[in-house]
Amino acid sequence: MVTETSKKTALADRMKTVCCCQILGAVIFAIGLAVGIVIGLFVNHGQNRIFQSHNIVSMERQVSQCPTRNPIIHLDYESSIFAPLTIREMIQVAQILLKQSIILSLNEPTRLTQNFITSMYLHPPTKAIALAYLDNGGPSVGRYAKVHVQRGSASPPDIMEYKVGPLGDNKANITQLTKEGDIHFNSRPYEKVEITNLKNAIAKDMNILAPLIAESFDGAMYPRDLTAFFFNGAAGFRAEERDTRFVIGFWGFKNKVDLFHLLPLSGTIHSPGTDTSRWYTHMFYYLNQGPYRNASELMESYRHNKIRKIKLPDGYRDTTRDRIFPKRDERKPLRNFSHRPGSRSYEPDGARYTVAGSKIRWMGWEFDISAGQMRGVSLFDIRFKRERIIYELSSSETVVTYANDDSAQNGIIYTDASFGLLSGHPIMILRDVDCPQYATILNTTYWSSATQKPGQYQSICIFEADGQEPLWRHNDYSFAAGLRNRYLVVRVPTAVGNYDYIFEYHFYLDGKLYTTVSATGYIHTTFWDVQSPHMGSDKTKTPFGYRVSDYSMGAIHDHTFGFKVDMDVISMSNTFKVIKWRAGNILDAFRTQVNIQEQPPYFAYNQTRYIEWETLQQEREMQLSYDDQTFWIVVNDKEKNKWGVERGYQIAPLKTAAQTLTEAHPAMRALSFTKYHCAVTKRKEDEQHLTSTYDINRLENPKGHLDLMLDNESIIDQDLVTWVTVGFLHVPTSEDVPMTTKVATGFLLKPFNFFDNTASFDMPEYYESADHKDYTHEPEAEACHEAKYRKFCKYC
Ligand SMILES: *[C@@H]1O[C@H](CO)[C@@H](O)[C@H](O)[C@H]1NC(C)=O
Ligand SMILES: *[C@@H]1O[C@H](CO)[C@@H](O)[C@H](O)[C@H]1NC(C)=O
Ligand SMILES: *[C@@H]1O[C@H](CO)[C@@H](O)[C@H](O)[C@H]1NC(C)=O
Ligand SMILES: *[C@@H]1O[C@H](CO)[C@@H](O)[C@H](O)[C@H]1NC(C)=O
Ligand SMILES: *[C@@H]1O[C@H](CO)[C@@H](O)[C@H](O)[C@H]1NC(C)=O
Ligand SMILES: *[C@@H]1O[C@H](CO)[C@@H](O)[C@H](O)[C@H]1NC(C)=O
Ligand SMILES: [Cu+2]
Repeated sequence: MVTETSKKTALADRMKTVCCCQILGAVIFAIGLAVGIVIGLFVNHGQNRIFQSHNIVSMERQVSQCPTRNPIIHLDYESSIFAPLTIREMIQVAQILLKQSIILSLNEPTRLTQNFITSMYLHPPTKAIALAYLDNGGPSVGRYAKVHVQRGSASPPDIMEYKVGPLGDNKANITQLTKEGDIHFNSRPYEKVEITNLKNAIAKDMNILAPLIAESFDGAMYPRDLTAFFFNGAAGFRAEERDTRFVIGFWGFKNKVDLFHLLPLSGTIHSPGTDTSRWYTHMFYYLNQGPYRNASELMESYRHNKIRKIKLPDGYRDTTRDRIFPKRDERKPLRNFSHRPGSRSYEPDGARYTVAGSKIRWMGWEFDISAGQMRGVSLFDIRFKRERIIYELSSSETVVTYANDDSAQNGIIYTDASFGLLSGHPIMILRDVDCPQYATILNTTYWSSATQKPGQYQSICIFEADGQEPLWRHNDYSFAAGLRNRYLVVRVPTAVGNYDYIFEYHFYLDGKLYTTVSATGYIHTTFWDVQSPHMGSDKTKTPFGYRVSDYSMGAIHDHTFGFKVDMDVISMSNTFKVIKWRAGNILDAFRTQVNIQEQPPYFAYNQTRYIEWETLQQEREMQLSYDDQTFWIVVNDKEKNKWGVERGYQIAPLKTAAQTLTEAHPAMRALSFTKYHCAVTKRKEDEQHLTSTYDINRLENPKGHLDLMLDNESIIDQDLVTWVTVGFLHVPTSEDVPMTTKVATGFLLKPFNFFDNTASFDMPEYYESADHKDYTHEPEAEACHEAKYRKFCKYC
């Protein structure tokens, strides 16, 4: 019955193909009926009724919906020591700060002289306490929050960080994590109150410049048609300084600047401290001509034709939205068959993983998911077949550094963990785009600085993926065998400004774990000024990128992603080894281990490859190099496999770029992690992240970066953290418009003598002996059709 039905389904599908969609419905019906009857009779006798209406719906009567299994055991985050804070906990924390008068109100802040909470996220337990609890039934750990408070009312104003907890009862304490005045107010990240004040600060200038703006920018008026963009990199080299560059651009979608159509009008706002009456604008530029001390000076120069002018063509403003609106171009014909649904996968017998709060279990893997609004998602306590491999795997920082020839945007650097990887946009999982229908979605929470309220997003999706490929295969004269690659995916799409980063973790049946991150979204462009005196004879490109639209240049930049990888290979006592892939003469190879005198006579060539091991003695940073190829291994030298070899895991970056800026660049200390692909440090509770939230605004004296952690400590048989950095360089081209399509990088954690043999041979597999007498296969799926949605999922 099943096979007959599927045969018919296939035939019916083929028939659908034959019957071209453009033919009128009546014709379809007639042909369908005729062909259906003919084929139906040909295929089987008696059941051709199914074909008579030539309709898939009638097939579905024969095949029922796939069974589902709710993977969610519960969603109680508060019972987990690693889960993100809950809304209730955030409210409790805010109430405690209120009670202690650290903040005075939970109303929307309107003035910089107020104290308010800018972010809040789980403060994970110290590792020692967490392990005592996880491994030895130690006392309950309690949940704590880390809170950033902008204290505009302090004198001097500053930023403070607190730890609040244990949450859940009324015994919660507040611990100050920073000292008063330690984090200078002027090195804080931007937030809404400041942006509002920055907008106010330029209002008068925009009035003065109104004639210039209207004439240059197709009759545009500020703020009706135009707005200002203030995130143009560091707000000063020293913590005490704050000078905010702004650039004018068209309004994009809903209350946002259109980063694809920024305009050649910029300036700087001197914006330190809380007394906004003392802020002033200066350094105005128009078409890179300046600086003008104030808007009037620029306007005068313009009026008297002392400067070069730009005049966007009439009607240009009406075209900007069209250039970037991410909708199918209705003027283009559909590709053949593109109106039909594409191939897809589904769960034929329900989910094979479980979700209990933040704890995920699948096929021998188990781990906890955590997340914070600043640095994104972390995984904790990752075990495979009960043995712990990784204590923490966290995204730590994402940096984008631009290069271009523009008065406001040259040298823009974004440290996205300062903006917040999980707090910027109403992030949501797009079912069927981000993840399959059948994925489970988990929320993460954030504190909104603008509203002083907690919020939550659907930001993580979890599902088992069908790789549609072998994890391994082999066939020879006596058998054919293989295992279909299926893996568990944890995927976190994020949106920070113009870009979307998708962080993913793929858990494989053989103990491999891939961490990847990809970038998509809008590029950030610079005004294309073809008359610029810096333009060479080639009017299509500059040293900083290509022209990608009438007035847009795609500025070159990098995307660099730093991860914290706290491997605990079976225990915390680990050692880092570097395997060096060498080439040389045969004697050299032997002499790395024994001192022999002569090359054995049986070597056909006197040259060979060989490997050498180096055990890292002290904290170390490393870079990938094609000339000096290495394998990076974390081993536990007290734990041996069956063959006596120390058990370990390899850390292997996928294709990645390298930092090209030299130490001479002023950001290279704060962003020191970008110089290395891998750095190994002894784990410390006070070395949690690769960067500090504030260093981008105090480049001259950064206080929380990787180079400060690398201080030669011994790393033999220690609790190690490996900091892995990968990324790509982006030369934007016309294909990045309107949308950059996904480009990925990442790294692989791979068992390295960790198991006695291939770890997946406990899985049901396909095997067939050549004489067909011995045959095994993976669990077979009953024919069923994909569940349309999951009833237990509210948002499908
Ligand atoms: C709160 O702090 C006080 C004093 O610092 C300490 O004695 C008490 O044990 C703390 N309570 C908790 C629950 O940590
Ligand atoms: C602009 O600068 C000029 C020259 O420094 C000065 O005379 C003028 O008063 C300034 N105008 C405004 C509006 O500040
Ligand atoms: C698309 O289908 C039409 C009509 O069947 C056919 O003429 C055309 O060659 C096809 N185009 C491509 C690119 O396959
Ligand atoms: C997840 O977040 C959505 C809002 O985005 C909310 O409606 C839903 O109740 C949340 N789910 C849980 C389990 O908290
Ligand atoms: C290796 O062999 C080549 C010729 O086969 C010879 O020219 C060369 O000197 C040898 N090198 C060494 C290091 O023995
Ligand atoms: C670390 O130790 C090595 C030698 O063991 C030495 O050459 C180097 O200068 C030291 N670096 C620091 C930062 O102390
Ligand atoms: Cu890019």
